[in-house]
Amino acid sequence: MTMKLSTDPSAATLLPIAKKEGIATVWDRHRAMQPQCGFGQLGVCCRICWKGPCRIDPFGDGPQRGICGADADTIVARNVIRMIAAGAAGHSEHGRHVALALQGVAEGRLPAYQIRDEAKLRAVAAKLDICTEGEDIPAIAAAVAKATLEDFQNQDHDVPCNWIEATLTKKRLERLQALHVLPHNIDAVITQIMGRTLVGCDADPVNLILGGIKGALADFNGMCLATELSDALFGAPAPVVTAANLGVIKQDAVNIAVHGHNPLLSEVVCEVAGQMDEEARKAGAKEGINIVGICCTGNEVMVRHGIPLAANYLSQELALVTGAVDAMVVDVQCIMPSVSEIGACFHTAVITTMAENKIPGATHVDFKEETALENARRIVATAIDAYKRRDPRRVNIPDFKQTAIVGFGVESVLAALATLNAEDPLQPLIENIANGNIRGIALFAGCNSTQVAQDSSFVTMAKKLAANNVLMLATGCGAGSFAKHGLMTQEATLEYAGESLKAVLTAIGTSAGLNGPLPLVLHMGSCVDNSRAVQVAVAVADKLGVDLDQLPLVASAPEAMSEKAVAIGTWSVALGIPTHLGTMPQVTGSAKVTELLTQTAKDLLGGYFLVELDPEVAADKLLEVIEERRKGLGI
Ligand code: BF8
Ligand code: SF4
Repeated sequence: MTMKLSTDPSAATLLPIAKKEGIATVWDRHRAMQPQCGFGQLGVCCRICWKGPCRIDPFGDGPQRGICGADADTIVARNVIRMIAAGAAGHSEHGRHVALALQGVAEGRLPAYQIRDEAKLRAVAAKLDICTEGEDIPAIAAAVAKATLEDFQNQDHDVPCNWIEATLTKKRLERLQALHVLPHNIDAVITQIMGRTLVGCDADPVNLILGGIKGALADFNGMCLATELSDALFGAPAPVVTAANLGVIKQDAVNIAVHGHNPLLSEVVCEVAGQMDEEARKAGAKEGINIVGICCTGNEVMVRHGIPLAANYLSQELALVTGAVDAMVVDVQCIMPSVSEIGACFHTAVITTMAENKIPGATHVDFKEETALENARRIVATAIDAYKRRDPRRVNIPDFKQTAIVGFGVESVLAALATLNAEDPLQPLIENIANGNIRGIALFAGCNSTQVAQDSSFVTMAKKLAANNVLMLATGCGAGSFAKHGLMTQEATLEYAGESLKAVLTAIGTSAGLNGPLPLVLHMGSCVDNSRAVQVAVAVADKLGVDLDQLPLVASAPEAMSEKAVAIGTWSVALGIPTHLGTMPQVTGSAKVTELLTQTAKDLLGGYFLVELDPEVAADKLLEVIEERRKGLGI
């Protein structure tokens, strides 16, 4: 059986070239891995002690307990909450890094960084209940950093983290408190998950999953602070027109791909690249330096500065196969270890930058905030050097790129709405939801996975939801999919939106000065920026006096893959949002855990997982959920 690997037209151009060159890609390795282990797929394989590995026979003929006595429910629950802990650790480390940078800026220790968005810093301070009267910007930044770092330090179990407390509806906080799942300290909660899942600890699947939910909420907390503090340092996103797909790589430029997640590095690389443009031209690059983004670092610089996005997760290797990427600079997360080998097939310098993330074969530049400018200069100089070694005969840049209007943070969405109603910006949105012009809101998030033809589920679902007048937001590689496939354009709104949605998007876009509708899908940023969508939802819920689980709001990760997606999906459920997964979660080996996540959660939290691999059917199911929610609200 031949399965379509990707619906991205660039893949069709570059995969045959990779094959001819003898370069294995993620899809080749996926094929070589078949058939994948059925025990692993069900989540019933346990490797957490050296008496194991143990695996439970799903057909009931073989062992039903591991050597220590753990059954399938315990094993599955332990495995999945460890995934949540890993996801939460990734996001929260990212957040801590940004918080420490803010502290460094406040103390005047980091010349490479400034508070670029003072209004945002003040807004954050107000949100955290920090009194700013008479205080200057460094003092406010110091206080915000301190309050944020408390979320990694507080030892009082009864005092929830500052960020989550400042972010959710009162009703949601009470509900979560009643279940004892409000995190008090991000690090402690992650550590507790690791501790309780050791051999011979927590064996109760319900208790384990509740621990996982707490970990997922710690993840949410970490994401909120990462997004908001990054905005203060680098500016909140504003609408900007840019482009996406591998066609953004330029033949006559030194191309530097920034890849990973953390904006602390990429922001400085962008700045330094501007200063070193002349050097690139001297080296023969007529168009100077061209920065392009990959994965969420790409999303970060895209929504803030309009840097074009070259690739989302599954196409990162193909960016190298163009033969025109001179340097790929990576920080953390979602970087395939294969990139160093593929880079070495060309002239590409693959540069790692974080102490905790090195790849054999890559060049390492030890990036530190204190020496950021110097580090970035070295990175850009390395790229210019590599450019001189580029072989023009091996350059194949696919002629595919799509326009993308991006940069829809909370502030820019409210600003656009304020052009319709300056007094009460949320009113036009609420009115149009209430009168049914907008049936509901869907947040698309998450990865690409080789389990799905790349981007196909995102695009199929979005077209169907658009036709049914659902307003769509997107982050992460989902946003990358839409950008690459032209769904972040005004033309897409005119072509795919149902009549009433089209009218609303046109009214807002026109009054906001876009000379036409808002794009069909609003790009809210990277994965950590899912917190932006929650902020909008909380504002709407607060205004209506309801909780999040009453809103006609759904989330979907149709091509989910990473442990971070497991964490995000779980907090989305914990916040009361029905959350679709289009890839099979590795929990079905336990009927109890599956039931907890897909059914019991609904009673406990209002949100629940909805697993549906067929994107057409998934869209129908989400539409049903939206209508059910509308009915509940009496609209
Ligand atoms: O944080 S969507 S593949 S790049 S994990 Fe990774 Fe998944 Fe992409 Fe961004 Ni998120
Ligand atoms: Fe086996 Fe139990 Fe050890 Fe897991 S913890 S590997 S089930 S003995």
